[in-house]
Amino acid sequence: MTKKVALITGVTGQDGAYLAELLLSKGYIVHGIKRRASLFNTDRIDHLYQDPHVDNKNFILHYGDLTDSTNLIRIIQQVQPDEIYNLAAMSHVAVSFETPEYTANADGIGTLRILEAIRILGLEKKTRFYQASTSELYGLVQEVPQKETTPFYPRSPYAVAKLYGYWITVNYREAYGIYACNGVLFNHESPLRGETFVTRKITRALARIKLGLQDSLYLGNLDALRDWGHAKDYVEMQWLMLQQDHPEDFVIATGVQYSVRDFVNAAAKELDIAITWKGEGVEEKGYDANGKAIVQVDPRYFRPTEVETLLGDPTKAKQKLGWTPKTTFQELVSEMVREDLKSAQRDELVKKHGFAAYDYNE
Ligand code: NDP
Ligand code: GDR
Repeated sequence: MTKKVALITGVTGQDGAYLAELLLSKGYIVHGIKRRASLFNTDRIDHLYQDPHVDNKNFILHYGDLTDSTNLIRIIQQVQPDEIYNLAAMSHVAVSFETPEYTANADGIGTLRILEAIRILGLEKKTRFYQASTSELYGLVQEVPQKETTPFYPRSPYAVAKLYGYWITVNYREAYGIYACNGVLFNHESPLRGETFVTRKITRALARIKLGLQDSLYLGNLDALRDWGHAKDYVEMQWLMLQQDHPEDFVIATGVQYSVRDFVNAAAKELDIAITWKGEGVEEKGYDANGKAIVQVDPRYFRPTEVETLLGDPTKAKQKLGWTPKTTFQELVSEMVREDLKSAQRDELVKKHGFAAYDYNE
C-alpha cells in the first residue's frame, strides 16, 4: 500500500511537533516547512530528525515561508501532498499589535497562497487542506458558550488576519470543491508551548522561583478567562477532520473555563509554594498570601483590546468525530510544571557549579 503524504507548515511550532509525531506513528510520509533562522529552531522536532543522506526517509524538512508564493508552489509541486496542515502563523496575539502588517501577510494572505497553489497545480481533487483557525475569532463574545454558528468579532490584528484565513478556506471549498476545513481551536498548551504564552510563562517562572533562581513573575490581565486543553489531544482532531466523507468546520474545546489567576494558583499548588500578589489593585482584593513567589501585575502585558472570556462548546466534534479531550486542566498544569521543574533543576545545577544562569523573568 502506498503511504499517505502530508505537508505541515509551522512544523517547528508546538502543534507542528505533536502533529508530525502523530502522522509518523500512522505511517505517513511527513514533509515540514521550516523557516531559516540564525540559530537552530528545530528543538521541538529534533527527536524526529532523519539523516538526509539515508534512503527511504519519512520525515523531510524544506526551507520556506508563508510570505513567499513561489516557494510554496514549488514545495507543493514537489511533494504532491494528500493532506496539507496549515499551522504556520505569527501566533502571538499581543505581538500582532506590534507587527500588524506582517501578521496579516503571514496569517491571512499566507493561507490564500497555499489554497491558490493547490488550484494552480490542479490538486483540487487530490489535496485535502486543514486551516488552523482560532477561538480568537469570537473575540468580543456574542454567545456563551461559543460554537460553530456563533458570530465572530475579532479583537486583534492576529484575529482579523485569521478571520480572512477562515473565510478564504470556506470560499475555496465552495468555489472550487477543495476538501478544506477550519478547526476552530480554543487555547491548547503543553510542555512544548512557547515561553511567552501565559501558561508556559507561569509554569516556567514558578518552577524557577521554587528553586530560588528568580523571585518574581510579571503578568498582565489576571482575570482573563480561557478554555485550556492539551495540544496533544487537539492535533488528533486536526487529523480526524481531514478523514471524513465531507469537509466541515469544527470547534475544538474542553467546555471548561479558568482564569489566568486560577492557572497561577494551580501551578503554585503543584509546586507547594504560596503566592504574594502585587500591583493594579490585587492587594485590595485580599489576595496577598505573603508567599515565596511574587506575582506582580505589569500593565505592559495588557493588550489594547482584550479578549476577556472564551468558552467553547465541542458538541459537534463529539457527535460527528467521536472525540473527547483526554487531559483535564489539573493534569495539563501538572505535566507543564513537572517538565519546567526538570529544566529549572538543570539550570540550578549549572548555577551551583559556577556558571551564570539566564534571567528568564520576561
Ligand atoms: P507556534 O507559535 O508554536 O508555532 C507557529 C509555527 O509557525 C512555528 O513553526 C513558526 O516557525 C511558524 N511560522 C511563523 N511564521 C511563519 C512564516 N511566515 N512562514 C512559515 N512559518 C512560520 O503556534 P502553535 O503551534 O501553538 O499553533 C499552531 C497554529 O494554530 C497557529 O496557526 C496558531 O495561530 C493556531 N492556533 C493555536 C492555538 C493554541 O492555543 N496553540 C489555538 C488556535 C489556533 P518558527 O519556529 O520559526 O517561529
Ligand atoms: P491567547 O494566549 O492570547 O489566548 O492566544 P496567551 O497565553 O498569550 O494569553 C491568554 C490570556 O492571558 C492574558 N495574560 C497574559 N498573556 C501573556 N502572553 N503574557 C502575560 O504576561 C499575560 N498576563 C495575562 C492575556 O491577556 C490573555 O487574555 C493563544 C495563541 O496560541 C493564539 O495563537 C491562539 O489563536 C489562541 O490562544 C486561541
